Amino acid sequence: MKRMLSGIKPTGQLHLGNYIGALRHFVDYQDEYEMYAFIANLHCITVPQDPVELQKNLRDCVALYLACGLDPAKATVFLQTDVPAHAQLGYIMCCHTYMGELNRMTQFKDKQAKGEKNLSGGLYTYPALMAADILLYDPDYVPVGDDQKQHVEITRDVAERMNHRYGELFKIPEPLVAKVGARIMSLSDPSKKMSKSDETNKGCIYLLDPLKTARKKVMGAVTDSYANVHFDPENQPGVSNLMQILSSLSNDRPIGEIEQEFQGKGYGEFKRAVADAVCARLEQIQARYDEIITSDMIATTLSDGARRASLLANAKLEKVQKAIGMEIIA
Ligand code: AQP
Repeated sequence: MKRMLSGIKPTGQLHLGNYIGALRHFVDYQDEYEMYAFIANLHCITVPQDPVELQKNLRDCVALYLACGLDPAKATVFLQTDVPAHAQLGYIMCCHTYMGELNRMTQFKDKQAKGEKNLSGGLYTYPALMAADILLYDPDYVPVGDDQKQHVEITRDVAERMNHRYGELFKIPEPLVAKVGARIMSLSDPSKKMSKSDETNKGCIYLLDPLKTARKKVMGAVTDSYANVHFDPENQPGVSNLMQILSSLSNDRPIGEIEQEFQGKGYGEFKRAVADAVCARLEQIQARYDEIITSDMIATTLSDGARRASLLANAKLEKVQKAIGMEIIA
């Protein structure tokens, strides 16, 4: 069985972009692949976090993984720090990643360009940790949203470099990016991706938003004056984004079919259909979340997940440490 690995960093509440671009695919793939899905808490602290809020976000993230359909009997769900090999291999990867490569990564570059002060060393080097997150498990595929493709690319480069230098250590993973929904845009500014750090709070639908709030956000989504439900991300980015949301939430219904259905109809009717689809999915997820958050499922899932993930991760770490001469072999 081919293996897959992916993670989410809950720097805030998970949103519809995380669901459409990543989480729903984890769920689809768990029957076909050996799936490892982790909660990237080390990555969360690359930017300042409120400890109480972070703890809640981590717990909610596990509950939402399960509420969205990940089944711990099929998928290994774990917390990154429960497997210390991530931080250990992360350091080794950092020593094999060039500063030129890190300088090209958009997250750090963007924040620096915006003039943000006191950026952490962790934010600069996190792509090396991400490479370790992936390579510890030798996955065949890494399902990600469009924005994360460059992380898989740097992972491949560093893995190839180390394989060349020390002999075969890592499988070279492939990114898996869906054709529709790989970049869900902000509802209030469709030139930006939907993001946890949305300052306006109007452009991002959180998976735990009350249904009324979610509906209001969809109905207030920025569109255009063409009055035509047509897929054209360049000239009609808002409408095209809503079409992608509707398609993703209706079993990847072809965009052409959606265009046909709403031909000659106003944006009001179209938005109501999108809002209905969003609310129906949120309602389902939230009902399951309510059951999970008060049960012992979070603890049992994480302890079992950590045990299963450690088996692979520790073996890989040992292999790497030996290959690069870090262990004293008696
Ligand atoms: N808007 C999006 N559309 C499609 N996929 C998305 N993903 C994130 N946003 C979208 C995918 O979700 C997975 C987990 O991402 P993450 O939360 O670990 O990191 P991120 O991409 O940095 O998410 P945010 O919301 O933008 O976080 P902040 O605001 O903290 O920077 C990934 O597979 C990602 O592609």
